[in-house]
Amino acid sequence: MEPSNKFLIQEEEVYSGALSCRGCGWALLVRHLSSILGKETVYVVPASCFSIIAGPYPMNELRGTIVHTIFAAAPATATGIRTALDRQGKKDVIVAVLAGDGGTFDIGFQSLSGAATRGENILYVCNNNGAYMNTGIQTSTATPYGAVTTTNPNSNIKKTWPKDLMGIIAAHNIPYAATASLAFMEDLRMKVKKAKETEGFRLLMIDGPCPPGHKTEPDKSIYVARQAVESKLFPLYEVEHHNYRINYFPSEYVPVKECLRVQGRFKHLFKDDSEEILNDIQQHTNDYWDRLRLLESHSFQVKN
Ligand SMILES: Cc1ncc(C[n+]2csc(CCOP(=O)(O)OP(=O)(O)O)c2C)c(N)n1
Ligand code: SF4
Ligand SMILES: [Mg+2]
Repeated sequence: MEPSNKFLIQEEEVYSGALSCRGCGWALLVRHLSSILGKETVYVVPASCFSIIAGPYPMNELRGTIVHTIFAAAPATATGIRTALDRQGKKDVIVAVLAGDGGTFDIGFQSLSGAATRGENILYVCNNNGAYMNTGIQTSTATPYGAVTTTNPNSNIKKTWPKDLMGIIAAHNIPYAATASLAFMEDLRMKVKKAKETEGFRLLMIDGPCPPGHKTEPDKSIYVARQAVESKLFPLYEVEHHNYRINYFPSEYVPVKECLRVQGRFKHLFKDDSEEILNDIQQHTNDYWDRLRLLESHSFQVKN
């Protein structure tokens, strides 16, 4: 994708200063997201690093309204807010959940599934940084295979594959779901706009850089995010009902180990006897990509 200035922010909806670490994905994501969703938006925030970054009232980071809620129930809270706004005739106001992977894949999973099944008119945004970062890097079901966190048995290395949340959400037959990366800002902004304009339950899954959790240098956040897309570890695609569309096809082959190598959470994989694990991760990545290609080739032919 060619660089362009199409994604320059016209109007800032965040105040200067943020309580995030340097190089945090949350801060950059919310800056772009809010510039598109507008200042009327109501953000529903379950426990996560963003609960802190958003700031304590009245020193909110965002111009929009922020409703902090419990970990397990952000989509339920958003459902109630949506209903109240509709009753007031404020149908144009966006209700957006901003949740981490822990709040999405694990603790808020039942509430997410419920809201998606009911077709609630809300936008759900998951900043997936692959662990419970706010409380000290505990494993979630989004944590990548082979990553070190603070809570895995046997040397703290994760030995199960992450949950296919996008596949699960697609099975709910919702009007719009997409993955996006902070290294592909034009694509990300296009998806936020599309999600804003779509009626019904929408979900965006963002690959979230986290220097302390991924053991990376803050200035490498965008580089790592780009490598994740280029190596197909984090493919960019959209799902409309059951129809898939891949948005970016890497032109060169980048092995997954090039993306893992720069992250300290995978450094044990680059010791002598770990080639097999790296091969497994490469194979899993290839298989997922092939499955996406297959799903795409069957798409826009079926009736929803
Ligand atoms: C029911 C409940 N359990 C645990 C916590 C403590 N807690 C607050 S934030 C957090 C981690 C959130 O992880 P994630 O959703 O991935 O967001 P991140 O911090 O990575 O942005 C935890 C465990 C809580 N607030 N409520
Ligand atoms: S720990 Fe990670 S997710 Fe949390 S504020 Fe720092 S960089 Fe962001
Ligand atoms: Mg997380």
